[in-house]
Parts: sequence; structure tokens; C-alpha cells
Amino acid sequence: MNPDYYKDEHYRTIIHVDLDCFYAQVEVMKNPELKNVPFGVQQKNIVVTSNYLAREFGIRKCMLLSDAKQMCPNLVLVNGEDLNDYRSMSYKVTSLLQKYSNSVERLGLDENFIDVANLVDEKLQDNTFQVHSVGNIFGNIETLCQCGCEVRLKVASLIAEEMRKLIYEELGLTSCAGIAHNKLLAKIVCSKHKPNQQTVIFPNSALELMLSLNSVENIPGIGKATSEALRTINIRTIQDLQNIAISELNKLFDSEKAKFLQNLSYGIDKSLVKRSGKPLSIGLEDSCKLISAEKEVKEKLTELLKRLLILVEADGRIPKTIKLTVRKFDKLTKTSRRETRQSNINPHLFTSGKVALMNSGNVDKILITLMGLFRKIVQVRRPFHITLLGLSFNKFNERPDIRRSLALFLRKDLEVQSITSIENLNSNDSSPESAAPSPSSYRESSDQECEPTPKRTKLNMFKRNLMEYDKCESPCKLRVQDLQLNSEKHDNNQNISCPPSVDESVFKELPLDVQHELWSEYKRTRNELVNFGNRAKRVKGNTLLNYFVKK
Ligand code: DCP
Ligand code: MG
Ligand code: MG
Repeated sequence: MNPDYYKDEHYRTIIHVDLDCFYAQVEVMKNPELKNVPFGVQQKNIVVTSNYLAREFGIRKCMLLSDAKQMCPNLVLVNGEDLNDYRSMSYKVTSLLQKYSNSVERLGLDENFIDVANLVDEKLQDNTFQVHSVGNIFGNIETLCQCGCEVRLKVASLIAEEMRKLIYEELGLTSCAGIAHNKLLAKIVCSKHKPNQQTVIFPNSALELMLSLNSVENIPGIGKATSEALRTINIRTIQDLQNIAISELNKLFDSEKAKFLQNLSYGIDKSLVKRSGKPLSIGLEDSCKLISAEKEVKEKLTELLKRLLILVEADGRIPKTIKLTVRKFDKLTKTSRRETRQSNINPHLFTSGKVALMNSGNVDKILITLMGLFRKIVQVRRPFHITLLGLSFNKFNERPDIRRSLALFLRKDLEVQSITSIENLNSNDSSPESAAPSPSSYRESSDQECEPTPKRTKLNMFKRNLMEYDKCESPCKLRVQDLQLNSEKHDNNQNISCPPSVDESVFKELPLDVQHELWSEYKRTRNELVNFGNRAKRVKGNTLLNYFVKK
């Protein structure tokens, strides 16, 4: 392989995080008594995973229940067929990792790739930063590449340690991490030391790592069908795949795939970390014994809705539609049929934070919609029999974001560099889901406040955002220094008051530093302002002060 190829590729810095015995850890949270007993998580007749205590008895993932019981007669079993708790925990982990990079790609429920190249650059700019690696190192470190990748990967190992610590402190989950210059190596090396450990691999050990896999079917990216196809031309081991002439592979696969497969055998993976979106829908279903009365339907839907609202709250987006699924049982034909109906919901029910979301008034409003949908599916005056009810929210708006709201306003005529850090927080965000909601997104509501003038909307949104923003403890919070748009530093002891052009009630709600900033900007520009009583003509350009100027 051309050595220059490796050199070009070494700039990339990727961390792969995999949670330890994921379903089992979630089950321990629900029932701490499981912590010290060997137990498996069961789906149908398979043990899909087990805690590490059970693994000491030889229990492996996806073992038949009967085999597992034979191996460990005391094995406790927990039903893991409802994936909702796993799913919601999985998204919490991804959200934490998104604090480190815009490029986070989910793989299954318990794995994430994070491209930390930018963060590594940032850390390396700090001359006081002490570079060293933490955790295990795979392979030998005597002939390391001199292109600078060694330092980058060491810094990434420190970042990985911090990520794992955060996941543990915030969510109580232990995890493993692999650190490498590409996704393939990061994923493979991640599993070299388990549980609750991390491993870094430098590019010189890529071949050694690949050869440690023995069989081609152990290479991530090579599925069952591909490995079976490879077997027809006698390719079983990693060396077989490395040594085969590409013309032979071309007989089985198109040239792109043939090259891709052979690259994998050398530990080469050019694929980028693709930013993962949020799920298209968030839903719950419960099968039930025959329900034949509307009252019971309402009770069941209330219970489902309350559970679903917790998931929506964790997701963070604002749902726009709700869908009801009903499975009807026909006693005559003894057959079942599923039907669904969908309706828009008032997004204002979801815009005021957790308290408003879960209050019984809001639950009741959504229930009225749901019972209306139910009556469209089922003729309630005739006898009916329901065996399953399901609810899902399926269209979403991103929750308005204080950073985005300000940054969008300030984007034009931007003169000051510091505000770009606000923009950068979302710069890779191209998905339509995550676009800032337009004022029209709020028009469905009957609330008086939802049809304000555009300027009022902005102020109201800002006020609402501010209140929610103040409640959250996120490292992504708009940093006060980012708002210091002009170089003049404010004196904390100076007397400040609300500039005449700004709504006083809005001003009072702003953080002190923003108040300072507005006041000093007003003082700087007041010679240019033409005052009319307590109104003011705007100065040119998108300044922080103009954002708050009353229309
Ligand atoms: N899982 C599944 N079916 C499989 C493999 C796994 O349903 N064939 C589920 C159960 C696991 C979860 O996915 O808890 C994550 O899969 P992992 O392979 O990462 O396994 P674990 O996280 O359980 O264990 P490990 O500590 O080895 O990562
Ligand atoms: Mg795992
Ligand atoms: Mg996994």
C-alpha cells in the first residue's frame, strides 16, 4: 500500500464509544437488586445480552435461553422486549456526546462515532496543554509515524476519557472507547479492552489490528451476505482478502465495493462520520386484553400518553402531529386489523418546558384529540374489541434556541468575530428538522400571543427561550463573553439602566452581563440615535442593541 496514502489520512481523529452490556445496565437502573447477580436480558427465547457477572459463566450475546440456563442455572432473566427505556437512554448518551462535536454518528443503540479533529486542533493551540495518552495502547509504539498523528491521537484519548466520565457522571453508565484515525480501526480497537476501558491505536499498528480479527466476517462493514460471497472464492481470512487480485473481487462485486472491501482488510476506511438525526417518530404501543369500553380506552391512552410525554421531553423537540394506532379484533372472523389516524396538535402545549408539558390540562387537551381519532377508527355505539393501542408523535420542530435566535439576527453585517462561535455551534446542521422554527410554525394556536407582529414574535420567543435557557445546565449555554460584541470591557460597578429604546420588561429579564452590554452599546451609539421621547431610531447594522429595540 502506498505509504503516502496513510499520511494524508492521519489528520482525522475519531472516537468510538460503546456502552458496556447496555440493556443490562439500563435494567440495573430500574432494579438495583440485579447489580450483584448474574442476569441476562431476554427477548423471546434468546438472551440478547447479560451483565459481566453472567459472562464469567460463559454466557454470550444472543445465546439460546436453554443453553444459557444450562451454563448458569442461577441465571436471572429480565424481559427486554420493550425497547423504549433503552432507546431513550441511547439518545441521552448521543446528546451528551454532541456537546463535543457536531459530527456524531449513531450506530445501533449503544454506539457512537465522534469526529473530534476540530476539538483536538483547539486543544493543541493551547500551549499549556499537557499532551499524554490515557488508557490502553494497541500494538507497538516503537515505530510511530512522524506526521503528527501521534500527538493528535493522544489528545483524543484524553477527550475520550472525559466523554466516558461525563456519561458515567450524568447517566450512570460505564462504556468503552476506541481512538483511531478512522472509524473502522476505532470500532475494532474499542473492543480490545472491556469493560469500562479505552484503547488507542496509532496508524502503524493498523495491519496488526486487522490481522487479529482472524476471519473476514469479523470486519465491521462485512455482513453475512458478503462474507458468504467471499467464501465462494475461498476468502476466509484477512490475509486472503489482502492478497487476492482485485480483478478476482471484481467478478463478484462492482469495482467500488471490491476496492472498499480490500481497503478494509488493510485497515483503510475513508468513510466520514455522518451526523445522525433524531428519530422520525417517538412512539409507544401496548397490547392488552380485550378492551370493549370507551372508558377503558381512555384510561389506557392516558397511561400511554404520560409515558410518551416523558420520552418527548427527553428528546427535546416540539411535536406537530400525533398518531393513534388501534388493533381491532373481530370476534366473528377471529381476525385482527390495525388502523391508524393522525391529527395535528397545538405546538404551544410543548413550548413552555417540563411543567407545562406534563400538567393535567395539557394531557386532557391531547386526550380530547385522541378520543376524537379513536371514534373515527371505531364505531363506539356498536360492540368493539381492542387488543392493542399505540401512540406516536411523528412530525417535529426543533425547540427555539436562544443561541440560534440571536445568531440569526446578528448574522448580517457581522463585524465582530466572537459571535461566530455561536454560529459554529450549529454550522454543520443542514437537516430540515433542525432548522429554527419560523413564526408560522406557531400559528395553529388560539393563544393571543401567537399572532404577534414579527418583532413581537422575536421578543416573545427570546423571552421564552431565555427562561428555558436559564433553567438548563448545559455546557452549550451561550457564553457571556460571546455576547461581548465590542471590545470595550464593561465595568461591573458602573450604574446601568435600560436604554430608552428597549422594552424595560425584557431588559429586566436579561442576564446582568447582557444588560451591561446593551447599556454600554447604547452609550457608545447614543450620539447617532435620534431620540423621540422614549423611542429611538435604529443605528445601522445588526447590533445587539438593535435586536432589542422596540419597533
Ligand atoms: N443486542 C441485540 N441483539 C444483538 C446484539 C445486541 O438486541 N444481536 C442489544 C443488547 C445489547 C445492545 O444491543 O445490550 C448493545 O449491543 P452490544 O453488542 O454493544 O452488547 P452490549 O452492550 O450488551 O455488551 P458489550 O459490553 O459487549 O458492548
Ligand atoms: Mg455495548
Ligand atoms: Mg455495541
